[in-house]
Amino acid sequence: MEAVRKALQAYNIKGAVDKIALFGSGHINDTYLIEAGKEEYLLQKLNQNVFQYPERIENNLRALLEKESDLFVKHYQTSANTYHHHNDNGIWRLTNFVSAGYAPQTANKLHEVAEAAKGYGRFTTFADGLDKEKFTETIPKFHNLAWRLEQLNDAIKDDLANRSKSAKNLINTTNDFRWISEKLRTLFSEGLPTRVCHNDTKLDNCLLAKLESTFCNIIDLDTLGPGSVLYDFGDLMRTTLSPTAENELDESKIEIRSDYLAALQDGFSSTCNSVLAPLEKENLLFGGLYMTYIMAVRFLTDYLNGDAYYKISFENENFVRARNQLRLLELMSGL
Ligand code: GN1
Ligand code: MG
Repeated sequence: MEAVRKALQAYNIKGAVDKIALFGSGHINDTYLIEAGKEEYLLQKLNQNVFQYPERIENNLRALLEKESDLFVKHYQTSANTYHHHNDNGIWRLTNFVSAGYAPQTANKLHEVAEAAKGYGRFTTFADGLDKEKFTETIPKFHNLAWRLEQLNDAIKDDLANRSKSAKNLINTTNDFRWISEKLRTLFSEGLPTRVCHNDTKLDNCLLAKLESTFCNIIDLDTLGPGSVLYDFGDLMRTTLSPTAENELDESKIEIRSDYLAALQDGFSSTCNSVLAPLEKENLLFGGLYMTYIMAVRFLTDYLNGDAYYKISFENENFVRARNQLRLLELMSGL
């Protein structure tokens, strides 16, 4: 916690720090809730194994936040006028903590999902007005499925953790869906636009108001940058159509709820329909297949590599995550 206190000094916050506690459920960065006098903040330490180009995150954030919007929580600047602070312990950033808000972990209420969809749709419209040229991918090839499939091939071949035998069935099912990668490539060649996207629109990256469950803010802007709206709508589908968590142990609980899909489609189009091209609108559902598949591939790859990327809380968690995504994908392909 000494490192946290030291990093906080760069931000000139008012009052003495009363409390520091680990916070949140992200798979990548470390997040701390800070209480200082009457104020509450979130301090995050960036995972530099995952984010190897932190200056791109800083630049994207600057380009995003120069246009005022209540879509985002307040990001504080250091005394050197940057959002990120670099020191011997790592790279840090500080935001406001929205104590009146919460991030739904699983999709159990239709109203919450409708609100999240409206919020991400508002973001899409807002981002449509930004200068695309100012944004760079923070993780190269992040949503490039062809590349992710190559990584999977390497993981199967190297079999670093000696797990490929136990994952044989998952590997086979994964291979059955390789056409999804080709289909997106075709859509791009047919003119699918690239736009500024969030690129990590899972349900719990959306804050809702505790009292009325109405949309408050979009959080986690690390992967913000060029992308397709299919990714953003698709990740919403991936994380809201089934009531289950990503690491649900009971696979039989995974289902696709058509009323939730309708709420997503209505909510999203109500706030961004006017900025979307016909090719985008026609293929939003395919976005769900794409994002569910890419996550299956990424979780399986990490399982085979011995859990090098995602935080795990039990053994085989990445196997369970990959299996669940593939089950969801099978169900989605019937839509
Ligand atoms: C990671 O860090 P977090 O939990 O917001 C991942 C996303 C995945 C998500 C799956 C940089 O997001 O791509 O969709 O886990 N972020 C990165 O839960 O890899
Ligand atoms: Mg993230």
